[in-house]
Amino acid sequence: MTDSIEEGHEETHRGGFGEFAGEATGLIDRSFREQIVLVGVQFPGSSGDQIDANLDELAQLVDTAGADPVSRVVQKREAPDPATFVGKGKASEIQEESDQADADTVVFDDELSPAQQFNLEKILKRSALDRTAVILDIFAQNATTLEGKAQVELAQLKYRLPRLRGRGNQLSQQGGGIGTRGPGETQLEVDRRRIQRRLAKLEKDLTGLRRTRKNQRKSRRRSRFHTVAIVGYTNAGKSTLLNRLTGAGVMVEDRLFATLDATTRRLQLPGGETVLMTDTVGFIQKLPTDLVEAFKSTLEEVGEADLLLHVVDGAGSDPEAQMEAVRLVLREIGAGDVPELVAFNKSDMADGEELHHMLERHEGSLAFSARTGNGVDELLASVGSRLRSLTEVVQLRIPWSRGDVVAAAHREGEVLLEQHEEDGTLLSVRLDDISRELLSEFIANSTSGETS
Ligand SMILES: Nc1nc2c(ncn2[C@@H]2O[C@H](COP(=O)(O)OP(=O)(O)OP(=O)(O)O)[C@@H](O)[C@H]2O)c(=O)[nH]1
Ligand SMILES: [Mg+2]
Repeated sequence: MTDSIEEGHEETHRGGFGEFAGEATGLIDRSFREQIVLVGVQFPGSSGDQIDANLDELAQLVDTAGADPVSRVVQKREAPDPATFVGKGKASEIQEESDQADADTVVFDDELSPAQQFNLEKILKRSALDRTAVILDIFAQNATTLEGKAQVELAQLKYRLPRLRGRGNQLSQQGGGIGTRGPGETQLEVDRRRIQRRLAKLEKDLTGLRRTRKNQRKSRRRSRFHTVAIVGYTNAGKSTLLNRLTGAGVMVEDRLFATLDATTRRLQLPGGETVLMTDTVGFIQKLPTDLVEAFKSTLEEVGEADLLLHVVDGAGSDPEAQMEAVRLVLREIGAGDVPELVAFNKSDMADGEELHHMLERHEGSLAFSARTGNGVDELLASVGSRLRSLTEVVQLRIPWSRGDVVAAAHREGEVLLEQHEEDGTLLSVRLDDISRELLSEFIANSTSGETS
């Protein structure tokens, strides 16, 4: 019932917290875990509960990256301070808090500008990172394939480049010229050029890999199987579902971003039709744009799928917010218009009443448990009927001289009836929209998709 379409490499890689993917100097390999103070800012329009939930998630991210969140600071503000993100007084408070907690690093829940990061580090007397840096770090640790690694490194370098600084920054303000350029500046320039060269190389490599991937997809399209992409928030249970359905053997872990590489498996639906199902990287709130951009080639699968199976953690703290975050990323990668089937997972753990409300709110959605298998058959049946509703049965009238078109119709869809008449062949065939367009000049009439 299943077979392997593509497989990742076996290599693994460990990067360090906030380090380049290529430099394995991380705390993961050291015997102690970095101690982290978390900082959240509550801007108008967001509630205290939301900030707490965001910081819970940030704590989980930090833990996944291999460090220990030891304390939290929250500030209410109208707008970020352009120089220090939080107020300067608050920054000093965080510094004292960090001393008391004996923390190595302070992590902010929102993205810091390079200038804010620089200023904060001066006040805090320790490194100041943001959510983006932590997510990039986890991705760097979890990337296993050549492509995954290249994508993460590209995103990391893009993040790093504007944040490069050295003593040279101050020196160069004094006019420059022979004798005034300190070693800091020279080193900085060297680093910058080195990174730029590396960026160019990575972009070139990825373009090549992307072409290969495109060709793979093209040949899959030729196979005429419908494609279903499993999408959803990180840790929603996407890989668990694919494993249950196909025995794919994708790594499942109670950690964020366990999956970074797409895995596609063939699967037979209860109605008998074969589909290709792809498990891919999970999404999260405030997913760094550079990372989404870098993972474009992996995510192109999603935009080209016939149906998105949106897996939501039905037992999570805020399923609605997670769905919103997922849809935001889907729009960002150009997959906003792909038909979506919402499925609430972890029904074995979810609160029955809440689940009931969510099912009511989201038309056509259903609940299941990838762990126990409850509701999975209904889920598959629903996938089948959604896919069928995307196809239509049409009559094709093809002249005798066009044997190639008859062959194309057999290739493109499911031929239900074939009649030979005086002026040519009459076919009744179930086709999706792309194939219908391809064969449009031969269409005699069409009937509804649900009948056959
Ligand atoms: N209770 C319960 N736990 C589940 C269920 N499905 C998955 N899990 C657990 O949820 C955690 C995440 O599962 P994964 O399948 O790795 O989630 P994912 O969506 O692939 O996550 P990423 O690859 O990190 O985006 C694991 O600990 C699973 O065992 C379920 O139906 N019920
Ligand atoms: Mg996964």
